[in-house]
Amino acid sequence: MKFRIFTIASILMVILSLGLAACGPQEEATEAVVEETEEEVVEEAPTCENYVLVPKNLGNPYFDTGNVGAQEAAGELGITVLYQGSATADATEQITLLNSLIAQNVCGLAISANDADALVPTGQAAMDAGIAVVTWDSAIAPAGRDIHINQAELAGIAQIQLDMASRLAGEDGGQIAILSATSTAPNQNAWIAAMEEMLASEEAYANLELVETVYGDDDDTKSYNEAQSLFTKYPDLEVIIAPTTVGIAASARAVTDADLIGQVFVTGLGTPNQMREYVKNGSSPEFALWNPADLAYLAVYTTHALATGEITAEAGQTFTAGRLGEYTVQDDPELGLNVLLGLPFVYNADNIDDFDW
Ligand code: RAM
Repeated sequence: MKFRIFTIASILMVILSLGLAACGPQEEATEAVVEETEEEVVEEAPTCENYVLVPKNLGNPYFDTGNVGAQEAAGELGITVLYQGSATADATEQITLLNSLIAQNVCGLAISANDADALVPTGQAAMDAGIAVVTWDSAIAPAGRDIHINQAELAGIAQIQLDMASRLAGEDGGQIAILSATSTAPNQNAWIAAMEEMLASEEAYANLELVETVYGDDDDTKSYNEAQSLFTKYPDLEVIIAPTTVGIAASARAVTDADLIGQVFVTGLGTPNQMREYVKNGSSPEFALWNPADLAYLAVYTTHALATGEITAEAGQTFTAGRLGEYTVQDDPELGLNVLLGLPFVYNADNIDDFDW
């Protein structure tokens, strides 16, 4: 799907005079003047109009909000972006879906990956078929995609969650637990590893003890049950950090239902509409998140820029993503080629009513 410039030489034969008879002084040889006109025809960028936004799974308001931003970008770019995902946040199901999208020869895929490594061969197959492969939210390892759209810096996401947990645990600190998405989720696993490293090395978190990390699979019921098991197993638990919008809402509901408000606090990454009641009832006084609509909006602009040849998958390439402005593709030793959206935002009782998504 690259720009092709054709130079077509059009030869115009113009016979200016055709003197077939030999005739006196004006007798001039039969003359055929060949005029050659070179005309450069620039073919329009290929009409790459069919793209697909692939979430980890369907039925998650975080990804549904992402799709709102993707459709906004699609409207601005005059392209079609379908929203297709598997029922559960499962890598095998996601690979089956992606294989069928590759067979349909779409122009570009913007994927939130359920597994960094398992999806590499599928991403490679898509790229081999000339499809632009961008990941957003949760990355395929660099070999299996062109560019990852990164929501915020890894260290920033880890630190913001530990800072909130630290504030909620109070001066004396105490036991904390992590309730994550699936055990293979590339984004959550990277954030958890960064939190573990900071807990072990930073003085500011020395009084926080991470007792366990459990997985709710981005499934509401499983997350709720896992939260309940944590209170039972650790009666002194102070804070649950859920770096997943599904897990944080389910954990806050579990704390509320178990009458543990004020005893166990929930924080992590959530969406304002899902968390409003828990901010207000005190089970989750603060949480953080970037705007998933902006993230997917940026993912669509990037995928389109790649598919149409406006940019190539190289560090230093720049492009404009509509209302979000100009972005540069950067390289990172671990994350590979990526585009960074910005900083996460902390939501609390003072600002939660300013947001409706
Ligand atoms: C869930 C998903 C998503 C993650 C957010 C914070 O919606 O796991 O991948 O980025 O939480």
